[in-house]
Amino acid sequence: MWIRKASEIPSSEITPKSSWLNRRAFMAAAGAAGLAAVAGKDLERLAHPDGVHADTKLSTVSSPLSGRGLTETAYNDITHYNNFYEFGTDKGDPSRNAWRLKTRPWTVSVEGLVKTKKTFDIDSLMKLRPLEDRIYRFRCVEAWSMVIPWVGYSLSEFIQQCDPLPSAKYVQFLSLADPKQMPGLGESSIQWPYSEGLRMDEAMHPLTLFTFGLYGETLPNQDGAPVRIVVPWKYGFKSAKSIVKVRFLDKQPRTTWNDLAPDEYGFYSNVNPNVDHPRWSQKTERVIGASLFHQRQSTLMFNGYEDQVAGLYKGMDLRRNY
Ligand SMILES: Nc1nc2c(c(=O)[nH]1)N[C@H]1C(S)=C(S)[C@@H](COP(=O)(O)O)O[C@H]1N2
Ligand SMILES: [Mo]
Repeated sequence: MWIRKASEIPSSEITPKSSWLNRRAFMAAAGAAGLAAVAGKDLERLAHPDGVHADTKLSTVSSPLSGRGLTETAYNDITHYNNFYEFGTDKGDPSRNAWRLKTRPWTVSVEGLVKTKKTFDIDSLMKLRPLEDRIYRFRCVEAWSMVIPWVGYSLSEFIQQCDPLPSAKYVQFLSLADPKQMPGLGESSIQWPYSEGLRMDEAMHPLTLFTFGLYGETLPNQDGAPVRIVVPWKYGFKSAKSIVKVRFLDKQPRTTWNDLAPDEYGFYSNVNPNVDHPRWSQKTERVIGASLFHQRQSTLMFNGYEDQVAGLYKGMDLRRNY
């Protein structure tokens, strides 16, 4: 078992971090030079005036909850290798199609077991707490992984604003499902809207992130703009994108992948190298964008967050509660 440390990267390799910084420098230079702007991302923006990449810089503070010694996946991989079935089932579909998503105006409504129903405007949510940079490992159930520098604050801060009743034991997240903006809705047998959920103590865990951005900018649409959840110790599908509704419940909510294939995708979906998916092993993962010699690595229990989260599952059989 090993984790790739920044110090192990040969200097000949262009790190994602440096390309991120270079990209910023490039954009600043392009802004000044005017003509130089017609390249790469800017061409894309001309093609899609709504913006595949929202690309608004956010002011952020660093977080002690960031992973250390992790090599960030390149921006281009994070934004072009996506699962977002509302925009199509191929990994490249979301980046091709998500420019259709209109992220303003946008509200998140809160209902169920709360003192009073509320509706939050996205811009006020983004100002609720200082936005933090949180570098997290991200592990998809399909056995690939990335390291993503998210921007957001702990979901617990939002939940406090929702005033859930003591009877609330679970929280459900519902994504937008609008056929006018989402060409993939008819492509699969999924029952829309995409639904995910957490037990209340999981949702309140400080690592669970209410996420508005990545790489210091607002989320590109294909990554779940304008707001998504990130639960770093669980398989990626628990991280619902483009959320419009949050419901507090006394029972476990229905969840999209569990509805589709209950033997393959459980409610808990904690990353666990010792419990294989019925059709493939979960012991190792393909590292997206890694150099030839680092393409597979061992998967860590709870995706490397065991010290922080194992206590949530004390006494539970993780083979049964997969
Ligand atoms: N609404 C919605 N949320 C979703 C999905 C989806 O299809 N629709 N896919 C999930 C899956 S399977 C993964 S792995 C992650 C991918 O997030 P990323 O594209 O930002 O890496 O989003 C999750 N959230
Ligand atoms: Mo996934």
